[in-house]
Amino acid sequence: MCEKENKKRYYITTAIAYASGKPHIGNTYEIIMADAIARYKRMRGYDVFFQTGTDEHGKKVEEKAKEAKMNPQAYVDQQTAVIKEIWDLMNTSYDKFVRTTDSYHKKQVQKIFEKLYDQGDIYKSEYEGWYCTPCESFWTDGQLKDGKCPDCEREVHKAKEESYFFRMSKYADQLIEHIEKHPEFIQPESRKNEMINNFLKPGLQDLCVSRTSFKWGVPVTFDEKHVIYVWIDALSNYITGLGFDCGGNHGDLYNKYWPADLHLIGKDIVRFHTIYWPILLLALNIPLPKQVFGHPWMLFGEEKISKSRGNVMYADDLVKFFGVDAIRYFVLNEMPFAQDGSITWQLVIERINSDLANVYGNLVNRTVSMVNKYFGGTLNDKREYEALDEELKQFALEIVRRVDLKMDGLRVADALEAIFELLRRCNKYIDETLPWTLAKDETKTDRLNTVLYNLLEGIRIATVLIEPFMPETAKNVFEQINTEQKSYDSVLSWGNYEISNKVTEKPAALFARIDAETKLEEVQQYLEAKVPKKMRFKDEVSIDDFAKLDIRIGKVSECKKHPKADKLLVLKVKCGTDERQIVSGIAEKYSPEQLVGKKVAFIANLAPITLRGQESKGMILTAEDEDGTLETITVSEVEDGAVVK
Ligand code: ME8
Repeated sequence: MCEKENKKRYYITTAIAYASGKPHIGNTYEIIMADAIARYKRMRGYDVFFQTGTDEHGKKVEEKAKEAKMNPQAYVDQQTAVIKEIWDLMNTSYDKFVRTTDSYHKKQVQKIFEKLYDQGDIYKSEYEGWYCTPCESFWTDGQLKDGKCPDCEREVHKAKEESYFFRMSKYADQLIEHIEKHPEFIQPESRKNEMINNFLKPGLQDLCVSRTSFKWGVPVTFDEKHVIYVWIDALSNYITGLGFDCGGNHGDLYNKYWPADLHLIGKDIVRFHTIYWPILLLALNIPLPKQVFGHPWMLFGEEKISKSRGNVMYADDLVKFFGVDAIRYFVLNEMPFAQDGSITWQLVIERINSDLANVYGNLVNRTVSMVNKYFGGTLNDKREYEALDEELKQFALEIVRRVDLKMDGLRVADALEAIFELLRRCNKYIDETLPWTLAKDETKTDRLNTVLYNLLEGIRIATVLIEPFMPETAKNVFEQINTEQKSYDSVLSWGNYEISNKVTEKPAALFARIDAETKLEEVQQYLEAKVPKKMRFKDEVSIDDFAKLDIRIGKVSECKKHPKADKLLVLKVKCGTDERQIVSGIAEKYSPEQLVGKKVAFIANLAPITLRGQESKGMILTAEDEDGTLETITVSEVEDGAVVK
């Protein structure tokens, strides 16, 4: 294969998401980022293969399936469909969606395991650690939380389990050498240092690679009691998805695209991808991926996104309110290179207003409207240049170069920011040239024509660059300004907007400005309707407040209908040596006969009142649910006169 051809290929992967729940906006960020990179590389002329997928085995999935009363395969089929739906909703252009339950994948994982066992890299031993019986999990000393299970906080005990282990330490030196020789291998740099100093240098422990405590996994062929523990299974997706064959008869995609150019993963799984995965590949004598990028995390405000904290945001909900491209823009723009980013509904609205509506939308709208208003939609080739135009041109071409550099360094947010600098520069150019003033002076028509051309060209260049990030928006803008000049090559020089093209007559706003207060209320209502309503209780009272009420058990000795009100019953209630009359609004539920003889709870010290001519000394206690079902509170064993407290 010639070197030149080789250079043009680009294989990018995301982590494969656990098929144990719906992915939140943090998980979704990863596929959007991978998509932006893949689209950018395609635009730059690379032959790209973009793979994603789902991680479908393991104890958690087994448990979740059980909870859902489904067999695990049916459960992961359902979960994977949910994940795919979100990936598709976000307009991600993956070429392959691999599932670890695919039969080809499973077969190859079994062969890999056999091979490693046969060559002595995997051996059988015992796993010893702290075992939590309800969680069926082993923990090391360091993982325990106050001596208890870090998951459920229950007691743990020392236990042993038969297990297969991978001799990690055998390959550690080879890996350290590789990392040191290839400074770009682990990105960002801080994660590389962490891996070397915290894991590799202190000495690698052998990795436990099988389990007997659950069944939902790829079985070890020569020892069926064991299933292959998830990491060998999950990580192998990057090669099996391409048609890697352990026997050497690889598929075309594998021959063409391996080694991967980029594994894009979250910071929590960098260790698995930069230590265990390369060591596995070294043992199999397979070339290592060129780069692993451990991206930062998306936080909800300042907090970790988690179901138990009740702050999970999902892409489909966000899209419902703001559209796909606004969310793609938000997450790509908001996540710095190495530090965590942050999302809240409020922040999304602010960003849409400040960047998408005010900067991009406004620029396109104003420009297209002016081309219509002053030139009937089509400019001409009469030009009158000023120094300012050259400055704008150089600025734009510099942005093209800067975006490329940033994308090369995987600084996606910075690349996007650079494009917005160009859009802001164009808006500033409008303020500097004041086209509406030029329009008032007939001798300035050629100058006005030139100014508007420069604006269309600036918009065109920015939009070509923005396409990988916001594909639908770019399509819309290309239509509005009516250009076919959408290639990367066309932005390497200034002046490729087709002068004779007619812009759209009725420019529609790209992004409408959002009224934050109204929108947040709508969001709130929508989210509340989605989750079961929280119980709302009355204000807190003290025990002394409660003690003021004298609640007793009374026996209904007589009961009749109220002569003047259908809803009321008049009861005689005996309470020890006391007997009194109480009027109660329970006639719709009870007939007088049903109540006589019952022992009911009532408030004995409520100030007496007269209800339609009948005195009532107290109140019968009832319970009423949301459906309006009502019942008196009755007792059977205690005698009347008893105190309720
Ligand atoms: O880890 N912000 O799957 P997963 C950004 N199956 N990224 C986040 C995030 C957040 N708040 N939370 C999680 C797994 N992620 C394994 C991977 S690969 C062979 C096996 C990222 O569904 C996380 O770091 O828990 C990971 O890269 C991806 O989402 C999927 O996470």
